[in-house]
Amino acid sequence: GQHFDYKKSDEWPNEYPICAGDRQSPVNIELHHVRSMEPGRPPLGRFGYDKKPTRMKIVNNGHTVQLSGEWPAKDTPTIYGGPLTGLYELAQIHFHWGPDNTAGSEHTVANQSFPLEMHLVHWKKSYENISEAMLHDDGLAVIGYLMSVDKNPNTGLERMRASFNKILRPQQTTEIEPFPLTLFDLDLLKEGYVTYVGSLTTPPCNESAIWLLSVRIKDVTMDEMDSFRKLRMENHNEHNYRRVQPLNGRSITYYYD
Ligand code: BO1
Ligand code: ZN
Repeated sequence: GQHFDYKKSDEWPNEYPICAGDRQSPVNIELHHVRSMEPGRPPLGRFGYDKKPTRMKIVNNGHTVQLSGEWPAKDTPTIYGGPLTGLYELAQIHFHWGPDNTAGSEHTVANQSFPLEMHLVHWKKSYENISEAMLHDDGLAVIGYLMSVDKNPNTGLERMRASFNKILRPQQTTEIEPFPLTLFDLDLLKEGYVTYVGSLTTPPCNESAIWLLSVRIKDVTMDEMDSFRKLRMENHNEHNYRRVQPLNGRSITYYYD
């Protein structure tokens, strides 16, 4: 994997020049800057999220905890419609957090941070594979959910964190009992979402991502946050979010179905 330090993110461009590009992520979302979609867009759709994978694993890759699964080809979680053209297949799910509840999310809303942000990374199936997709400006579609601390446990997070004791250190990985992604209660953007074109939020910072951020803030419990914070990351990092990047004239559009 890539080597980089969140404490030295200002130096990422030295090794990864795209990190200084002009369509970088994350960004701050100012609601009064958001435009409404033009009418006539096909609604965002998905399939496969309700299908149980045949295998599932979590890995501590030193930068985040990453969940991935194996599904029969026709059941692989896939999204389409909305701002997307073509089909985008899920590759992995991961999270960004901080040392306490005042920070952790990558995207901010009206300059406000949230303790946790979940990313569902999809790649456009018309490209050969995900590495190829990452070389195109519409190659990836990342769905983001901001989460704030409340009392309601999330069944998907509970299933994951039950095995976090096996991946406390970087490069540790473990298989988990497969579950369908519907257990995360991803009311796929029911109340609408904002979308903009951006990048990977870590090196190599490829400017290949279409971002879809749910307007609905999800719940995470204090116990769930504690489990994330117990995971040891590379370079003794206690957070794994990148600072917000300049919009540079990009527009952010509000979509609702
Ligand atoms: S994020 O969603 O913008 N935080 C993000 C950041 C980095 C990656 C993906 C999403 N990295 C890429 C790796 C590829 C890998 C792909 C899918 O993730 O650079 O090597 O294939 O796991
Ligand atoms: Zn991410």
